[in-house]
Amino acid sequence: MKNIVILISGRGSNMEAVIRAAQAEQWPARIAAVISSRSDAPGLAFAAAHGIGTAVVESKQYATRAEFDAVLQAEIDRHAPDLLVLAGFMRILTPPFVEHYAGRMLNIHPSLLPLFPGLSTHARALAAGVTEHGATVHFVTAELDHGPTVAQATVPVLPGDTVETLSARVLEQEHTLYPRAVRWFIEDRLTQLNGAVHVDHTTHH
Ligand code: NHR
Ligand code: GAR
Repeated sequence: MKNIVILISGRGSNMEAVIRAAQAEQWPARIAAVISSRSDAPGLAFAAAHGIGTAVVESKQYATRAEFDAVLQAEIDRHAPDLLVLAGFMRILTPPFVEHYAGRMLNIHPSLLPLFPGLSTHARALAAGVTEHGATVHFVTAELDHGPTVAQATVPVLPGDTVETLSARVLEQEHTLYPRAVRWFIEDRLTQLNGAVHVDHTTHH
């Protein structure tokens, strides 16, 4: 059994998708904890209702990123995680934190990286006039939204799209993309070579 710790800051719909898939597909993994950087994150209630332990490490209570990350790391490591899953987590993490979880921390970002790293991705995609947009699952490295890509999903940008309609179309894809990628990690199907991720699609797992 592998231990997964999920980090959220808000709604937590990607967290929910991972929890539901792990239960429905009986992954050899347990969601050991859900930890939020905000005490008012709606996702905490879903996790608690599913019998998952929750904790809050409130980023605004800490004067520096280093202090916040140290407390967060201590809270996470109580659960001996094999994998850390960022799901709508909104705080940039310091290099020592990222190094501590190297090779075992995934994020889902709402754009087709390397396009639109950072925030407000849907508005920037609309402003740029791209005809395709989407989401990327990647390993987290110190450089924001630049870690090796594990999987991507693409959606069309349609005439008349707004941030609301476009983000909803992307989010729907995220909810199948992220559980699939997390499952690959749990099944030891992901290997990294020279900054690229290989997914083992043979069936002997
Ligand atoms: N940390 C590192 N080092 N590397 C990455 O790739 C990371 C990361 C932390 C979070 C998620 C990322 C996203 O998918 C993520 C990837 C927050 C910000 C941000 O600017 C940017 C990207 C992501 C997450 N956060 C502001 C900050 O000052 C706060 C914004 C807010 O609170 O609303 O930390 O998009
Ligand atoms: C998702 O679209 C996710 O890709 C994005 O925010 C949304 C979170 O929704 N993540 C980021 O922007 C990280 N900075 P959720 O809380 O319902 O999963």
